[in-house]
Amino acid sequence: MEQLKNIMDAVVAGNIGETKDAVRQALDKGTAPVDVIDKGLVAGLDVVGEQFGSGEMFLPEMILSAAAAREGITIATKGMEKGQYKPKATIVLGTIKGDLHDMGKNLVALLLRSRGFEVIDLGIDIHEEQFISAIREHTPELLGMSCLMTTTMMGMKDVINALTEAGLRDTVKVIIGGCPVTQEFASQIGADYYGRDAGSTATLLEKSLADLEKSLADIKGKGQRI
Ligand code: B12
Repeated sequence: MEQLKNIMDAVVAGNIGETKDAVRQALDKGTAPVDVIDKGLVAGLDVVGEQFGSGEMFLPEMILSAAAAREGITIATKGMEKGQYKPKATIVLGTIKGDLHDMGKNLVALLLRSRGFEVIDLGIDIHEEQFISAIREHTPELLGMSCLMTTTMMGMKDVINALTEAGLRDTVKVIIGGCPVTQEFASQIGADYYGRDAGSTATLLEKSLADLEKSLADIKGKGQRI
């Protein structure tokens, strides 16, 4: 589709103005915001990632592309947080230590909020002590960790170990995501779920609510919280 291609091209070119225009045009023509994001903005960032990885693109250009995509996401998601209702469950969410990427995490937060979850977003570069103290403070049903680099992914295992040491592992279900992460890796480090993208994460967690409700009620003895 031409509009989505225009968005992709504008992101790859790192052109903020053109990205915003292309996003507005696509939305005006009736393209669903989720397609604008996934098939336009994120598809553009995927090309950027490939070009950066192969040495065709350098950091300053990747920063511009990221800024363009961020502006586009802001336009495409405008209004999505409206219509909040009683939280289905609370999730503490953060990008793992050493990792500053946050666009994916922010999309997950937005989608989960729009689907009725309470999201406590801790931000980026979050160390195990910060996750632990947020869990003590907010007693969430879920802990979500995001990671975009192979060099930072083992940090998620450190958090799971720290949860166990603190006696908190059984009080939360852990979900992880981000581009280097797989279902296999999630199982290896002892996470409960792997979320491929924001949309499927919201659906997965909604489907799991019945299981979550049962196991967490058993563990916490706190009844019908979810
Ligand atoms: C944009 C970008 C940046 C931006 C980040 C801006 C920001 N505020 O986030 C900037 C320019 C700052 C940046 C910096 C760097 N980057 Co960078 N970056 C990217 C890029 C192009 C896109 C990432 C992105 O935002 N994608 C769009 C979002 C929407 O997708 P997503 O993050 O995958 O999220 C979705 C899913 O993964 C999932 N998800 C994500 N998190 C979670 C969490 C949960 C709980 C769940 C369930 C699901 C989930 O749902 C999301 C939405 O659908 C990627 C390449 C790529 N294609 O991924 C490289 C990439 C990740 N970066 C890379 C690198 C190397 C770096 C730098 C080290 C570069 C440098 N030399 O300084 C620094 C890292 C600094 C640091 N310490 O973190 C490498 C990582 C390589 C590796 N080791 O694995 C990549 C893969 C590029 C490459 N091919 O080399 N980067």
